[in-house]
Amino acid sequence: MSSAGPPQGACPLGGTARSAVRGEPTSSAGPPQGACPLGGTARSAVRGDHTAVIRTTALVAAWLAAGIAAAQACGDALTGARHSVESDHYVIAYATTPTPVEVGKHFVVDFAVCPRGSAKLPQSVRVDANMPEHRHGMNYRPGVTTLQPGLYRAEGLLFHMPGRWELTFDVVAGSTTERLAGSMRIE
Ligand SMILES: [Cu+2]
Repeated sequence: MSSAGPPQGACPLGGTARSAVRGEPTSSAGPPQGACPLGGTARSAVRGDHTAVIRTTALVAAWLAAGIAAAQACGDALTGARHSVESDHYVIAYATTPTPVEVGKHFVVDFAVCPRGSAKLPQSVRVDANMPEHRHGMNYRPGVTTLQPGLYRAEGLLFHMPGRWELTFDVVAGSTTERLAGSMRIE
């Protein structure tokens, strides 16, 4: 459609995300911005308003296309074994560190939230876990850091017993909160 370079809409999934994942864990926890701070949009701003407008249009078009492609491409920036859960509005791809998760040891979950169709990036995401069969949660409350728009890190999780755990992602967008859950069996 255009020669404006790689799709900008895939911002959370792009090549810059890899370094962000490995970057300082204290990176900005602010609300998701409309544009990627690291990608081609910053470069276009330097080139002047005219180019920026064209690239913004390309960004919007690519963003819509990215929604369609999200199911295939979500979480490309994640390293390690990737899992995914999806709902009508979102695909969430996630990877744990370490893999596999060990009983009684803290672990980290890096995850990408990819809106589908006309859904927008969430204002915030909460992560928690529970054992459905035992009706209890964790003894810890994880914190979530935004690494870049659509890419997050949850820290401070700990599964204190073996068995089936459900990892839950509460996606807050507008006045609605949508819960996506992935199942994990811990030996
Ligand atoms: Cu239990």
